[in-house]
Amino acid sequence: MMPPHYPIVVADDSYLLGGTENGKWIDAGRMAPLLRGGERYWLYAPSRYLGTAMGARPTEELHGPYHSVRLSPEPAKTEQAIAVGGPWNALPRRPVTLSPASAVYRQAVRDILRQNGLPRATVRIIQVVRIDLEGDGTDEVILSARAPGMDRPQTYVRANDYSLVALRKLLDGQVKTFLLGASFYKTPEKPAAPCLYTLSSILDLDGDGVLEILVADAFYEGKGMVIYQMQSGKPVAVLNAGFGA
Ligand SMILES: [Ca+2]
Ligand SMILES: [Ca+2]
Repeated sequence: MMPPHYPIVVADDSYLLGGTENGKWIDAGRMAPLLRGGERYWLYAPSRYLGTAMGARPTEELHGPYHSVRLSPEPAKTEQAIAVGGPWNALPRRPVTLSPASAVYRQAVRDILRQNGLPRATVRIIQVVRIDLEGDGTDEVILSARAPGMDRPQTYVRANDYSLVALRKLLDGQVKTFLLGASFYKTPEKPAAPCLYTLSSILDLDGDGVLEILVADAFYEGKGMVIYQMQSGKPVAVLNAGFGA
């Protein structure tokens, strides 16, 4: 008998992100041959459950290479969605949206920018959410920020362009900031393919009750996704996949 394996698919872009086998993370290349088609998936938007879908056998595509998984019914391309091939509730706790105008978070972003060589960059917070990742009663905060004008992939960078996703977490009695994907540009450059990072979803992708953080990256003609798992109180990138030129 095959050990239990649970695939994860980026549903709005129809590609395999990998998954778990016997409780261990395995990448898309190792997961793909384990899937025969007909697998059941549970679909999640960032803060709600969408329903189930059936997944086809993965097909290998160029420009990555990546493994395409067609889902039926086909999810909307306009809404971020992650398909989890495990029957547990992947959304045991939902993120709560906080105001990006908060002085605390603006200062946190200013500090990150200064520490990364951009003391004069404009602080522009896109999203702040509060969530208890472990279910231990202490909330974590995840925020994303990017320079004005960096809302879609470009073919150039300007001085003080940046994009970041950060986790703020209480560790040993102190608030620590961890970057979950970040790019900082001190000088203009053209051509260039700056990376844009956004918080995709916060889901329990391996069924252990602790939430993982999915961070999406996008650049000119390319896309990807990284999964961060909390390990000893710190976020660790455990899986990534994507495609692009
Ligand atoms: Ca917590
Ligand atoms: Ca988990």
